Amino acid sequence: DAREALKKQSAERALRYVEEGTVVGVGTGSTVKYFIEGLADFRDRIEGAVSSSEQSTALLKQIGIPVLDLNATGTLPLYVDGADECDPHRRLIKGGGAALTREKIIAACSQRFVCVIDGAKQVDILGGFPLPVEVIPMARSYVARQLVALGGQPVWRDGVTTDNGNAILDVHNLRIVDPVALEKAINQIVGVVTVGLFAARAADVVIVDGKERG
Ligand code: DER
Repeated sequence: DAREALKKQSAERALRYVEEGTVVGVGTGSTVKYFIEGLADFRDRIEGAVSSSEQSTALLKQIGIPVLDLNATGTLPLYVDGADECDPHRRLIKGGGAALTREKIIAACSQRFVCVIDGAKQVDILGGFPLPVEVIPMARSYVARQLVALGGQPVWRDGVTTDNGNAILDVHNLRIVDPVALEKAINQIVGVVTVGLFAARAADVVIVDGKERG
C-alpha cells in the first residue's frame, strides 16, 4: 500500500550511505526490512553487518551477509534503523519492535545514525506513541510504579520477552516536552535496562518518505 511504498523509498535512499569495505549497523522493523533487502546488492562489497535483533539477523543471513559481533568490530561508520516517532530535533521514540536495547547500543557505537521513516511518524511532541521501556522481569511492577509517579500509564507488553530475556512496559499518556530529561529520569530507575527515547543520542540524518530532512 502507499505507506509501505514510502517506507521502502526511505530505506532505499539510506543505501547511499553504505561505504564499500565497511561493517553496517542494521536496525529492526518493517522499514529496515527493505534496507536489508537492498543490502543484497552490496553483499560482496561490505565486510558484513552488526544486527540489532534475532529478526534482522535471520534476514541478513538469508541474503548471505555475514553477521558480526560488535565487540569485534568496534565503532561503526553507519547505523540504519526505523523509529516509531520522530520530533523536529531528530529525537525518537523506538521499541515498537521490542529491539530497543541492542538498537540503542549499536546507535551509541555508530558515527552516523540514519533514521528511515514514513511521514506518519513525524510529530511536534513525542509521546503519542506509547514509550517502550525494557525492564528486568522481577522489577516490572516496581518500575511501573515509578513510571506512574512520572505521570505515565505503563502497560505490560504481556507475552513479549526481548532477545535479552527481559520484559517491556509501554508507557501511555506522556507528553514529552523534554526528551533528554525524561530519558535520564527513566534511566535512573533501578530495574530499567533501556528506555526507548533516543534523545541524548538522536538520529544524525532522518529520511522521510524517501527524502532527506534537514
Ligand atoms: O522497534 C523499533 O525500534 C523499530 O525500529 C520500530 O521503531 C520501527 O519499526 P517499523 O519500521 O516497522 O515501523
